[in-house]
Amino acid sequence: MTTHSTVSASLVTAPPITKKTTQWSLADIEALFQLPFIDLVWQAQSVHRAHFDPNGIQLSTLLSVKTGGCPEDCGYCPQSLRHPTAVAEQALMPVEDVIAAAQAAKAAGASRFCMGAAWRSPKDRDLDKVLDMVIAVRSLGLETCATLGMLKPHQAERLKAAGLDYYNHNLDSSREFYGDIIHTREFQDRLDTLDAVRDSGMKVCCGGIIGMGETRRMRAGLLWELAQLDPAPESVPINLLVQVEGTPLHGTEALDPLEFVRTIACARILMPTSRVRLSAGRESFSDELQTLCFMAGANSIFYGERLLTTGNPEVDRDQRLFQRLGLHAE
Ligand code: SAM
Ligand code: DTB
Ligand code: SF4
Repeated sequence: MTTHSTVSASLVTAPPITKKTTQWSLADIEALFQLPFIDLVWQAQSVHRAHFDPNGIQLSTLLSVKTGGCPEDCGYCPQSLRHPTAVAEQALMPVEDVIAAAQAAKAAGASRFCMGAAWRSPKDRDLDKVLDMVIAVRSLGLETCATLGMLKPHQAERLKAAGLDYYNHNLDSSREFYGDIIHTREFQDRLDTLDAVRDSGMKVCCGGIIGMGETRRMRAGLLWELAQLDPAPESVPINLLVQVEGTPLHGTEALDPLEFVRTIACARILMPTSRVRLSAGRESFSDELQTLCFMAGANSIFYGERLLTTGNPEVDRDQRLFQRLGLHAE
């Protein structure tokens, strides 16, 4: 097994360090974070090229199908009813509106459509309506993803049977930081839902948020937890906190953008075959910062002018950037 000291050795000519995803220790990951930036990005790019077309980017479009009024108290989230934000509550959308949004996403070039609902966990009667959405979106030839909160095993099985390809459920932070950010559920609740999703046969989309005031060790801890999921999540969204007025985390000190790139690079090295998604926060990134993220192994984005309640880069801006970089949608 590779040791801490070999990870931090000079890497100019050495092959990239690889090991089974679950075998990385927290110390290994901290050592990766501490590498000189160029060495770290080189390693990540080398791992990336061994597993993916380095010029391909997967495009997922998000739609909030039920907005606001959530009973959970996640400190980052504008949709919690406990935080005085400007988000207007919206009940579960009619399936026709979801189909129209999915058609538009497909026409713009997205390959996956992700439906998000601000629930702690779905009620079975709500799930019936979501199943109709999944069936309709899938019939358009799009991959389907949903993020609806905590699931019981029978709910995961029903989503799988309806044709849901991916379920998004983020760990969001390291285990030790979790209780500082969310008080209405436990870290273990997230792991239980992830088990139910995996057992149902759906693919797992699971990542987290950085820039919430955590330490670098905690960022390493989040990645360690993600890498412990076995098999690793097929899709790993790395979000930069979008600071929304009224949320407890509004006003948090901004993260050094290069630390965001380092986190992408570490995720790529730890989870070589997963799609690493440059997720929330992209609207505030320069084209050059996004380019560094792609060089560090990000190969997926949220695509379309909105995330759930906040903004995302315009489609035209993304298309121009793809042209300038010679990237193609996958
Ligand atoms: N309610 C469900 C849940 O929490 O799993 C699904 C929707 S929730 C909005 C999905 C994810 O959005 C969260 O897990 C979190 O990672 C992300 N998110 C929410 N607010 C965010 C923010 N202000 N900045 C970055 N990511 C955010
Ligand atoms: C994920 O990791 N990020 C997305 C998606 N999965 C559901 C959500 C980002 C939300 C950003 C804040 C908002 O728009 O409300
Ligand atoms: Fe609710 Fe999800 Fe927002 Fe937490 S992140 S408050 S569970 S919508």
